[in-house]
Amino acid sequence: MKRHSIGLLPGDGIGREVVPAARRVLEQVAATHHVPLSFEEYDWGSDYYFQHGVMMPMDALDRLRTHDAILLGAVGHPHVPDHITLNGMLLPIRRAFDLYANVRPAYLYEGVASPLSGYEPGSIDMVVVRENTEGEYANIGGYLYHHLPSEVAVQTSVFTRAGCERIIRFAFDLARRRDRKRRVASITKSNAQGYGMVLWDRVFREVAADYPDITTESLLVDAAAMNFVRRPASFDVVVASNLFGDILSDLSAIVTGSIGLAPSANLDPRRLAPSLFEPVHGSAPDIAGKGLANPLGTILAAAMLRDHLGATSAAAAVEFAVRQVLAAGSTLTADVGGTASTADVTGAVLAALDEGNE
Ligand code: GGG
Repeated sequence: MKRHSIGLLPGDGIGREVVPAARRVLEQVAATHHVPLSFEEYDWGSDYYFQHGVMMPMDALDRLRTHDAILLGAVGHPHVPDHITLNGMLLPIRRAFDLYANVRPAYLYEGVASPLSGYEPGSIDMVVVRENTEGEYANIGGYLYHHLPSEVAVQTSVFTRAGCERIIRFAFDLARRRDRKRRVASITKSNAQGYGMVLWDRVFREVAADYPDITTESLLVDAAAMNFVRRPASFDVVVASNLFGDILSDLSAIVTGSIGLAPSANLDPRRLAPSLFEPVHGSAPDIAGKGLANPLGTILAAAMLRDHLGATSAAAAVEFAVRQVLAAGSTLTADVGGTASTADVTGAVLAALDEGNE
């Protein structure tokens, strides 16, 4: 198999702990499954910002474009406004590479307790498909009378027919590929957002007509939030706008135990640019540097990366090793009820991979 080149962006906070952990897992599985990888690590993020006044250098996108895929840790620093860090690093990559499908699976693994009672392992198994390049994240707007008492801020959402159609089609195709409940739920707030989200709802109905084998429902985001808690097992694929998908995927992560377990793929389904893989969680400055972060969300994101690059058995081996560590229950970080460190959990995944290879 071709040697794939991976760009590593640990970024900020616990990103610097979980990306090295996932790299070790990728290296081990590359060796045992004969799917060679090379890595190039970039020290971009908030520390780079303190030195250079920008989160990434001018040629960052050109350099990242040379890779087959990117693994990112987290962005966010307590001493830099969040809109600077996010708009300086993660969002420009998503936009420049047109990574329009943000795929965020949530699965209740054996050995992990949901905060909701009565759910068996595997009973919650959903994927939030988040539109990733437009919507509420379009970053269009401005200030009038900036910093004056009469200040006005305008922030515009952008919904294009093409943007809605491609992400909704992606969600239907995913429901077919997953072949589980064959359901797609579309989330908007079109009673209050009477243009962009009305367009989204209309496109959803049009696309749904091409997929008669898939059951659909259309929910307002407030009802969706309630139903993620009330009937999480009923969901399969959930397609939502950029902001709603971001919020709901924190909810799907927590009902399946911890945001520390949640992986995410930012995909260019046409494969013209490298796709980017990351944990759903942020930089967690409260625990950064203490060796306490759960590396499993990033390790599962690394498995999605391997799968995307065609190394399906290597990806399955990583996911299986994670399942074994969780089911064993003896080496878990605090967010999932244990006392183990990032290094301990990474070691347990490496050992499970070793065993699986014997
Ligand atoms: N794992 C990347 C990260 O730091 N995510 C936190 C975050 O706030 N992301 C914003 C977003 O995905 O829109």
